[in-house]
Amino acid sequence: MPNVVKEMSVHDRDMFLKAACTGTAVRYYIRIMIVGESRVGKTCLLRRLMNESITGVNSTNGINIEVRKCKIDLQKKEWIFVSEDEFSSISQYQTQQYADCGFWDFAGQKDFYATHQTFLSTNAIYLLVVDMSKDFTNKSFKEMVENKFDRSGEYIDFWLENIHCYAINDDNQASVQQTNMWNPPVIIVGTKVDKIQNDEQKSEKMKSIIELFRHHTNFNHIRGSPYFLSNTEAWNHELKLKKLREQILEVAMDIPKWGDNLPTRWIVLEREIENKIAEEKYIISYEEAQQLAENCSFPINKTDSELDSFLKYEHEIGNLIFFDNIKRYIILEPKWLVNIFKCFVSATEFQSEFVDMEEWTQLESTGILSDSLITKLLEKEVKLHSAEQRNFALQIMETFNIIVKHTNKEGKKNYYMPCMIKASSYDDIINKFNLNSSTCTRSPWFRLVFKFLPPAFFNHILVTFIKKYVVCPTKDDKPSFYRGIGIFNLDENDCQKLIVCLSKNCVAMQVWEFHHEEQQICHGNYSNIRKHLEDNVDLIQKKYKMNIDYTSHLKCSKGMYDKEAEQIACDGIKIKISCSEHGASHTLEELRRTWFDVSFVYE
Ligand SMILES: Nc1nc2c(ncn2[C@@H]2O[C@H](COP(=O)(O)OP(=O)(O)OP(=O)(O)O)[C@@H](O)[C@H]2O)c(=O)[nH]1
Ligand SMILES: [Mg+2]
Repeated sequence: MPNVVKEMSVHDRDMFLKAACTGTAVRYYIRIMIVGESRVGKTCLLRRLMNESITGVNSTNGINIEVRKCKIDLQKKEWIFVSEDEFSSISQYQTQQYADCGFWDFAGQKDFYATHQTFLSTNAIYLLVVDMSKDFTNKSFKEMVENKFDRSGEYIDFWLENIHCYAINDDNQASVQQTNMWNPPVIIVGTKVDKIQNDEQKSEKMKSIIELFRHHTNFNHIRGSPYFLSNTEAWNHELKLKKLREQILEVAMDIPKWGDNLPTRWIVLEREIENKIAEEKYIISYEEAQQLAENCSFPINKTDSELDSFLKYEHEIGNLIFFDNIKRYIILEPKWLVNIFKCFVSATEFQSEFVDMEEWTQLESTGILSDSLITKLLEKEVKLHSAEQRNFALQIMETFNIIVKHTNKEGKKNYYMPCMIKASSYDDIINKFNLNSSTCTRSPWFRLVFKFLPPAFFNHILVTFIKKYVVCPTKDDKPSFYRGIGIFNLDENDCQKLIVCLSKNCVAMQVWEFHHEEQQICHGNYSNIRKHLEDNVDLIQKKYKMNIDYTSHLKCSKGMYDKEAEQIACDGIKIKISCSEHGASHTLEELRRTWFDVSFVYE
């Protein structure tokens, strides 16, 4: 039974076993994710790997998915570049001889990182592309809040950290134990070597990049030595490309999940779905899926829930998109969702026709996504055939927390896009709240500090707060959420407010209590809010199959939320901290009081 199925419900596992009784076959599939900085040559590399010309390659808008355009003959270890039609002569039962290859070519522009996250996965091989003609010296990436990267080295760090979020716990795998290799695997490809004329410089550059990766904390993801090649002089580098193809297959065959043993009738239905995609049918209704399953050469009974188990499995491995709670439609081709996302989250160069519009300015300043703007944006990339499909597209965007519905005081519902709001300064935002008044007390800061916080992760957190708590309205009745900051009312009289903020690799929260007379400390206990944050961080990780370490800390109420200095671990051994920011000392017990319900017991 494939690992993915093992992690599904008892019912789904039963359905799998029942279907498997009628025959099984092994199906091989390789997903290759091409990532790296903008303009390094990712799309050109994809073209070269597919044995195609690179003329006419433009900067990628979103994600370019080239699925099943190439097959690998596993016996001869040969890549075969022919169209799907030419393969039709090969029987669908011959899956054991050929591996399907799917390439996902991600845009390097930072604007897309928020939506890329949805598609990254543990079941893939990553090609991390670096431009050899650039400087790599600066290794650590800067504040993701502002999406700033200064040097190529920061992109390398960023992508390796990002990929590491999908590291699966393979401790039990004998091969992993022996070799100390982590999954998902990463292959480094250095492009544009043709731009370095001098041989000595070239070999210096190669040495320095090998060193850079060798000492990286996520080195164990990297397989083999980097490949240095040129996309523009491919005739010269054909041997390198051949070797790279061989390495991709070798790495794929080494992944513990290589080759899923599936019920034959599931494989038959997979092929039927591929045929639909070939007809450019990227989304079908649930009824259509039922008909497809019932009418294919090895049918699945409509009255059975086996179809749902099949769809859930296909969703888990990233072949299609299916949600139990919105099963009206099934997205057969992730490209459809990529296109929907691209309508909304995109780099300015791809949105030039909208940037002068008033509604666009409103979106950037307040995050409000007006109805008419939704229509205009959607028209750009996708053909939605009915109002029902349009609603489905919005529901899907809500499921992935790209947009969130919010009702204002007058009961008006609006869609918001937290990832599109322009950044405002923290001081400007909080200055509207009179926090320095003697009748306002601020709780200690609670900080969740992550080893690495991927882009968009905070937006997922913010959306859970927007759904659970009342968003504090501004004076002109706009919701108080901004890029990386949200403010909420905790009581009906608006006397207790919560601020949730993003800073580098950290989510920080503080409560403001407004009293009628001067008070020294916060009286409320907000452990339920801390639990909400922690529970949702765990849920988001589960939903996106991530694995990110974090620790919880406290900081004095007057400290800066974005500074690590003078924070104290919630369950550490240190019990007192002196705070130079305002010259006082605090005990751990005093700082914990607001955020934990059980008073701390000293050893
Ligand atoms: N000299 C040289 N130029 C290259 C090489 N590879 C790509 N280029 C050029 O670099 C530019 C960017 O290539 P793309 O393949 O579009 O880069 P990308 O990484 O896909 O860029 P985004 O889609 O914006 O992230 C193009 O003008 C290519 O012709 C190479 O090996 N050598
Ligand atoms: Mg590209």
